[in-house]
Amino acid sequence: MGLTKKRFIADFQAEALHLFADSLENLSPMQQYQALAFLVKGYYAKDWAQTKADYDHHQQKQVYYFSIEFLPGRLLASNLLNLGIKDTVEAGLKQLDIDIPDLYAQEGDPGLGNGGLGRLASAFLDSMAADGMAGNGNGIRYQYGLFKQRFVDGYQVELPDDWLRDPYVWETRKENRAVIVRFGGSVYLTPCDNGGLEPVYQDTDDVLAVPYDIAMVGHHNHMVNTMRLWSAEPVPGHAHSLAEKSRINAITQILYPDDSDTAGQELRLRQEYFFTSAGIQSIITHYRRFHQDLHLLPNFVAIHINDTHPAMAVLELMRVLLDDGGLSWEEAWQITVQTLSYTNHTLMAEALETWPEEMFARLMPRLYQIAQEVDHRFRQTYTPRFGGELIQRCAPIADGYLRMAYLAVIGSHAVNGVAKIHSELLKSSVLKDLYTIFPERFNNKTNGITPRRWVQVANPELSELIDSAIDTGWRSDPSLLVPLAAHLHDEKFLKALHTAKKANKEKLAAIIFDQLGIEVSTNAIFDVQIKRLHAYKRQLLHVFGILEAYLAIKNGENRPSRVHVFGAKAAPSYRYAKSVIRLINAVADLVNNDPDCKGKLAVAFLPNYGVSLGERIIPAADISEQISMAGTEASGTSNMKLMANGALTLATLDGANIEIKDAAGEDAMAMFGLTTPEVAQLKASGQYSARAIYEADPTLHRVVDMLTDGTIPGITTEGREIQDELLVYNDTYLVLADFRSYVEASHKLDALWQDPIAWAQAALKNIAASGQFSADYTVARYGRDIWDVLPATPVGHGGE
Ligand code: HBZ
Repeated sequence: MGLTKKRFIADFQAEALHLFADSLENLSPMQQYQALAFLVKGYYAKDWAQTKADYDHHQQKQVYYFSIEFLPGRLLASNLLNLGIKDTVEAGLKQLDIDIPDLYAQEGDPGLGNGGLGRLASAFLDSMAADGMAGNGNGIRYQYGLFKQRFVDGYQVELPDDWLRDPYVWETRKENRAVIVRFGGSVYLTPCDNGGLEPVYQDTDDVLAVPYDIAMVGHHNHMVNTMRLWSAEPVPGHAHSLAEKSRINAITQILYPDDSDTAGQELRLRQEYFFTSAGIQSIITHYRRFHQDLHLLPNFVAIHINDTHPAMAVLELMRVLLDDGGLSWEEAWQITVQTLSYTNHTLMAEALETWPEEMFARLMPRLYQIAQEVDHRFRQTYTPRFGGELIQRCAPIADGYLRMAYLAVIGSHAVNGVAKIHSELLKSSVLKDLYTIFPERFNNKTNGITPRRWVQVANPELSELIDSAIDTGWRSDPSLLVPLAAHLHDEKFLKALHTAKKANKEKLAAIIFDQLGIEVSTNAIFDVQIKRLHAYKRQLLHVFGILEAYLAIKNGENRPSRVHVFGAKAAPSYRYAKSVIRLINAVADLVNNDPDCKGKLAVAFLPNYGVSLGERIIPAADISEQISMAGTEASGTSNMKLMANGALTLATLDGANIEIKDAAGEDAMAMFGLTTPEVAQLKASGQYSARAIYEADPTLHRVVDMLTDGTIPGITTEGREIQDELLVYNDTYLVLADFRSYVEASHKLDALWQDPIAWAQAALKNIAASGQFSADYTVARYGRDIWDVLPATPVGHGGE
């Protein structure tokens, strides 16, 4: 949009007056932020309305991305960037003498997700808007997001995230679009006028689902899409007891802080049905404003199931088509399968959702009837060809449980994993039987990230340097970063790259000092691991690497200086993960207070990792730790963000690390460890002995002993617990097996660091190759292969 600095300043002053009846300079930073955010909302409001009107007018096919989690991050800076007015607005703020970073920092960061899954969902919404695809988000407006993390004596303490305490400027309540979601009661079928059967509901608990819409602003294309989050409220006019009211409010009160196991609670099941039913109902209501014939639904609507939490969409869409639409089972089933698609995000068996039949039938009796029919027909159709044993293994209902991943595959026309290796493993392991039946449904869509947020907004230093070398085309089409590689032997450029990184390290060092009181040298290697705390991600291996270095320093060895930066939350109920947090903090105390380590080794565990903190850490990283046991990390996405900011990946051959290696080249990173087949073979052989490795490697022996011998103060029980996991339970995630090769790979990076030009070249190779991981390309591929929706904005090729 065309906006001059002068016009912006006048608008901003007017908005301040309008909102607070005061002049700008009298407002608090929070009030100034709110005035600016409301102003920006006004700037795109017309485009938002117009985009919706255009979609309706042209009857453009719409994508609805159903996800129980979204992590949009702060929106002010990214909205300004997408509107093309960021520079103008910042110039205006400067003229008004407003502290720009402080203003941005006023905004809350909605923590409506746990980790990669939620962030991916938000990246996809951002990218669909950028690509000009008609994409909508459908999720839950949790009143409390993921807990805020603090450390007390090195232990994780969880505080409530009351993110709606200050009004959230970007949302718009759409009372006129509310729908009713029915829980419980009983249902029976009765003959109806058209000769069929219709369900009669009795004694249901009705809940009002009220949508709150948030604009997803497209990048320089005047398109504005919608993320719709549902809030549960009592139905007006119904007599509710206080207890009933609080049961209703509870549905959208909290986000489950668990990215590992199925939550298992009834409340979680209610949450899932609540947003799935509300979303399906509102889609069909909207569709019916323009179309009589439900058979054409797949021509105009694609519904995507992000992980299994919204897998009930299969049953709910069937319900609406059968009961409200009056279609036959066969008709309804064909429409459902054509409309739905499903992404799997995990290979971990314990994370595949199942629900007890009894609970499911009690909360959603009509859906349960439909599920039984799906199960019955599935068995009847495929048993003759595939045999009863295979069918029993993959049927949607078995042994008293509904198996949501299987239901999602059976009810969708497309199923994908999130990195090449992950999609292959789905076919050969957890979804093997369904792959045998429906091979044509399976495909891969490697994850992506949005370089607008992670490079342009988070790292202006690097962005400007790239502009100066190859012009600004990469900002709209990140595949245009490839020509940056022409500067591989341009010393001036390489030095500038180093300088930009250093500037970001200075900023992070200030945050580390501010939050933890630790002084770190920006001449050190900044070695970063940022992700949820989970045994399979092996933060413990990273800790062992630190202890190995500690021992070497105590031994008088000279190593390049390193600062190890961690960010990680543990699920509150995940004891082992919390013990690892305590361990990291204890190791931090040990090394940060040891004079021998001064200027050589430091550990900084920054609390409350999330999107906003990520934006501070990622631009400053030299090394990206992606060290999961091979075959466990579906994809990973911090690996892509860190690569795009010029960090060198220290990694196992797992998830998208493999594709990063293929893109950047093996010499631009450090790979180590057992491969997926080697892990599988070792596990299958029954020959793995963690204790034998411990006995054979004196350094490792020493490191493992440090957990319990008092060298690391204050971790008596945690140290014992972790040591037992390794030596008594035989090291589920093969930390000891990979230790030696991890340390060697890490030393390889130490050696490279001694040659700053060679390091900068490797960083440059990563940056130049990172464009292919833009989510803009990922969603364009979903559009082409799965949703049958084309981008309206040209998006480049993304390396495919
Ligand atoms: O999804 C992550 C994967 O671990 C990661 O490899 C991948 O890159 C990313 C995006 O595809 N999975 C999650 O983040 N999963 C969850 O957060 C989760 C949350 C609630 C659950 C289960 C999983 O009930």
